[in-house]
Amino acid sequence: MTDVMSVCPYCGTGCSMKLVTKNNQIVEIDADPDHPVNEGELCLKGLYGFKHVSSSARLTTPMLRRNDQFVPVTWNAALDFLSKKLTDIRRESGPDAIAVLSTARSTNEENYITQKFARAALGTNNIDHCARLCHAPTTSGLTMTFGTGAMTNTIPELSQHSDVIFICGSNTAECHPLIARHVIKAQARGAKLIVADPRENEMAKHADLFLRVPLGHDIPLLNAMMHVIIREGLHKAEFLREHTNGFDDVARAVEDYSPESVAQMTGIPADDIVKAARWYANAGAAAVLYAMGVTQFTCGTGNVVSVANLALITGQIGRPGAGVCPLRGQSNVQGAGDLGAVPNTFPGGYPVSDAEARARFEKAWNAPLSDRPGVRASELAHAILDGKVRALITDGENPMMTDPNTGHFAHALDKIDLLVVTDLFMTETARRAHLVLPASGWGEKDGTFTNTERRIQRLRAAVKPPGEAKAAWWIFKNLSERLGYHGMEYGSPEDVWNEVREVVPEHYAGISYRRLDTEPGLCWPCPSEDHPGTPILHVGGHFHTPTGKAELKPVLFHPVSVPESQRKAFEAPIIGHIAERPDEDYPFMLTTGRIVAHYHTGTMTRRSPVLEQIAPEPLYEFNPDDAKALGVRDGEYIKVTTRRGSAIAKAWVTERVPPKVVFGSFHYWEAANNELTNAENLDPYCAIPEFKISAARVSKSTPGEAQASVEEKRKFYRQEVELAAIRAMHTQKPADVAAE
Ligand SMILES: Nc1nc2c(c(=O)[nH]1)N[C@H]1C(S)=C(S)[C@@H](COP(=O)(O)OP(=O)(O)OC[C@H]3O[C@@H](n4cnc5c(=O)[nH]c(N)nc54)[C@H](O)[C@@H]3O)O[C@H]1N2
Ligand SMILES: Nc1nc2c(c(=O)[nH]1)N[C@H]1C(S)=C(S)[C@@H](COP(=O)(O)OP(=O)(O)OC[C@H]3O[C@@H](n4cnc5c(=O)[nH]c(N)nc54)[C@H](O)[C@@H]3O)O[C@H]1N2
Ligand code: SF4
Ligand SMILES: [Mo]
Repeated sequence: MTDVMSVCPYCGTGCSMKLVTKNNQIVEIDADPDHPVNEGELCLKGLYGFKHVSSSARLTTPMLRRNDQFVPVTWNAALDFLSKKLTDIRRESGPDAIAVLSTARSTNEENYITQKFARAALGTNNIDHCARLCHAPTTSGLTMTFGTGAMTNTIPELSQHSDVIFICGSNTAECHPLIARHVIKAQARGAKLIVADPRENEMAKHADLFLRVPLGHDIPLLNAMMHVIIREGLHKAEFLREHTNGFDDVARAVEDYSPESVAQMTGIPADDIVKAARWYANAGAAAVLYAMGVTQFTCGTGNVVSVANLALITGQIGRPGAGVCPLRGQSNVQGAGDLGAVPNTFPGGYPVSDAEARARFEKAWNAPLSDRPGVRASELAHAILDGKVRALITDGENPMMTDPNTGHFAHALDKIDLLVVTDLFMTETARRAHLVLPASGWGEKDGTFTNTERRIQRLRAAVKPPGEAKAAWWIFKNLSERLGYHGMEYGSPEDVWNEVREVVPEHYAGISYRRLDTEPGLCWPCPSEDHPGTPILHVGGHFHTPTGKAELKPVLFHPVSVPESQRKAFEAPIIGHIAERPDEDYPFMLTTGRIVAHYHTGTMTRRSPVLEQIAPEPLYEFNPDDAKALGVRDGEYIKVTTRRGSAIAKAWVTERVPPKVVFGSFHYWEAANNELTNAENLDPYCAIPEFKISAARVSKSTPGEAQASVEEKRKFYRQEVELAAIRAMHTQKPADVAAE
């Protein structure tokens, strides 16, 4: 095979890159000098995160678990086993006893097929993916207000047009480095940068104004900014009158949030709140960038609606460089949601409960479709333990490491009748499966990804997949046929994409593979071949709500609960609070997130020698005051304990975190912080868990205790099962029968 142009497999920035190959191996990654987003640059992960592709630990054949050992089997045996089990479970308990998790690492084509498999071949809307743990509040919050849950502008507009950039709850420099580059370029042009974050991350260090918001307190901060804007008459009355509903309610709701009172509640100086409000409202073009520091809360939807309210009252939307920019996380998470890998909407965002939408897809797929929204990913463990879900097929997710409260999740997996995992590797989740299927991955398959700007770009195969690894579209097509559903007659990803273009023409008809070969991606909606795509949404104040106007909604906040008098003053206020507050027993707050060198559960980045050398072990960011109080020095071990579990890692003693806050990542099984996080108290609108706050206790630990803890976790995550499975894969001939 030859060198090809493709898209980075990691974050939603969607950098364009050349895969340089030799002897069926990727040997180097070069940045695309002509791409409008990455302009010839890549971050660490883009440059060095490709070694996993040729790793000897890659799954090369289906593996079936027999008596706690995995044995290699042929595809024929694997699909026979799986179709028989699924048929039995569906006959006994109905289609809703089966759930499917799709992946934001798969192409648009694969996500389309996966949800079509769940809906048309199985007959259930139990399909979801990691966006539930990520930007679900963006979908719920922006759909409520703008009618469309997506980034409204493009990345290059930041450096070209934005005069003020307000980053709220995004560690842009580490998590979207090539977007951070556009922010820094904007500053060089004279734009102002405001950062709101509890941690003094790299962007905070670069900021013209840093607002150190306490964890979970964005609603009061944003309400106070709106309070100032309205008090000083900086809101855009004409825009509000013509293009929005609900301003009066929001104006009334923010009356109680004067900068002085919010300063008292949050410790952010009132003058800084006033300054931020004036800069943002007076800018020729202002953009808000936000990510998990806004979404991963019990009040995630309320936070997102507050951001939307702020943009609307100042009219900072629908123009170059002015808009609301949720920075989507995974390479194709925008696409996975757009193409219907969610329990409540079909491709194109049409609700499954809508009869007209159902009729459209029933006709296209030639199958009856369910009108019941399915189980959401964050509710799966409960649904399994309640006996409602008996089988789970997870394609490219590692929930044993990424779902909150791992102990609870593991308990659910122990109870499930059938767990099937499709992945590149024998992950922590796969080790608990009944059947593991080898997937082809990035670098090995063709298709398209949709980045955070809604830009659809071509992904191209550079090397052959190892052994018998297959693309998801091949797997679900063949499984569907065995289940008696024959609506998957595709010969290639392009065939699948052309069906998408026909089924949702209003978004995709104009985006052909031919065009993607010559243009640097196209932003949906792009309804015809001569349409240029839509880089900016809501131009001219046109929103996609039923009224055509944006809907402002009052958002109230109280750390504990909102007084009844305030609650009653509005028809349907959104009310924010913190689910698990610190107390005497658990006086700290554990907050979790990412570091620049690693990606999620490390299945890929921890196989890159360069990245692993940069960040070889887990660390906890720990404030110097707390370190002093506990007698802990930089590099010594601390133990963090919550009501769910504990983990031990070295302390990085740093002012990056405020006192009484400890930050850890979820990249390392050795100190897996999801054993500590909270799976209860989900956001009432979209069911995202509160990954960013868990009440915690911190104590000093020792190297001996740390070593013992790693050994315990090695057993819990079944590291030895992975080694044995790889050995079996390399030494045994796959069996063609799946008899148990
Ligand atoms: N290196 C790397 N990059 C990645 C990923 C990765 O694993 N590694 N994952 C990708 C994915 S899927 C995603 S979703 C994105 C996530 O990208 P981000 O959301 O930028 O990443 P997080 O580390 O979750 O942290 C978000 C920021 O929110 C802040 N924060 C926490 N609580 C609050 C709060 O109450 N208010 C405010 N205002 N801020 C708060 C944190 O201190 C942190 O700076 O990154 C993507 N890019
Ligand atoms: N504590 C805490 N937990 C969190 C978060 C947090 O901030 N704090 N963030 C949450 C967020 S935002 C997210 S997005 C989730 C991510 O949660 P997950 O999606 O579960 O995490 P990943 O490690 O990205 O898992 C992706 C899996 O897909 C595999 N894979 C890669 N490419 C392919 C492919 O082409 N095909 C197949 N079949 N498999 C493939 C990888 O090997 C890996 O095992 O984690 C969430 N969990
Ligand atoms: S910024 Fe994101 S898309 Fe670009 S190279 Fe880095 S990880 Fe890849
Ligand atoms: Mo994410």
